[in-house]
Amino acid sequence: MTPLELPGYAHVYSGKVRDLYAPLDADGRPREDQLLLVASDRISAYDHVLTSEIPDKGAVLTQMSLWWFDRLADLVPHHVVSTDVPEAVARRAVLVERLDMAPVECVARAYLTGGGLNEYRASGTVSGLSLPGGLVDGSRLPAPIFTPSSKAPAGQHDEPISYDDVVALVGADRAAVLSDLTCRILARGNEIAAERGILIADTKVEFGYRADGTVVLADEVLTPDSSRFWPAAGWEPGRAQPSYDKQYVRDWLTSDASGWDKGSGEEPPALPDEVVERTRAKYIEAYEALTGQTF
Ligand code: Q0N
Repeated sequence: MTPLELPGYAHVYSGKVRDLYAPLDADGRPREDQLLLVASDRISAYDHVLTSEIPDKGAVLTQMSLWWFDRLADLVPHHVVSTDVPEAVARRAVLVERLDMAPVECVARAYLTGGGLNEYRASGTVSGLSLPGGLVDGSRLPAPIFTPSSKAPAGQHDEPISYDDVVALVGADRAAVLSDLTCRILARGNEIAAERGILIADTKVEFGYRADGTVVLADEVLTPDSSRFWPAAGWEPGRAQPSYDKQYVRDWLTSDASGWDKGSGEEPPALPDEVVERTRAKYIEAYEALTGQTF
């Protein structure tokens, strides 16, 4: 993956689906106070970044994130400085404040599934917290819980960590704020999304700090890439819930039609046009359902 050449910006980092650039100052030096955060159209599934892109995915997720930042602004300030970005990345990039990032993935869960469900089945706890008995895959939790994970180096998986680990990383006062904010963001997200037919099972958010110590919400927020979105209409605790956005991709990749075995270590094949188009339509549908605006 060769990053875009953006005049006036220096490429600094590429993740699976996002690219970071530093704006250059008048002397051609990278600014230390800002970053350009670019959401690509890349999509990942089963731990692979696919060769096929989903047209407009980066723009949909960036615009959705901006919409959420507005609706969370009374809880926490966000890092966006400007949406005036180069034409080549119009609508899918934002200029952000460069922060000192908290060295922890802040995860909250409102519904039980995935890694949280596995821990619950083994011990009746999630992230060390005791939960009521009788919960099943997809059960709604009494209230969102904080289930932090480590920030793994690129290519590795985030590992669950304990609340005490977060305290050791950032101190007790900051840990309490991160936990509280993460849970409140997910609770607010669900209050809003539920009215629009979407459940947000869990979410991962990132925070950073200004030089004066103010905590700031960074990265993308409450998008289908950072969260599990489920269609409310099909929610049925007791079975795995279909993914709002990636279900066509997963279903095709695991079907005989793809000829791919997810355990093979091989790269997955390119997606058929129909799967790309249906997936694109799901991202746009989620944006339009949530915001009530045409994409
Ligand atoms: C940021 N990453 C991960 C080295 C590169 N507002 C911000 N300020 C500072 N940094 C970031 C943001 C945001 N958003 C940093 N992503 C976003 C880049 N790291 C990952 C590990 O390797």
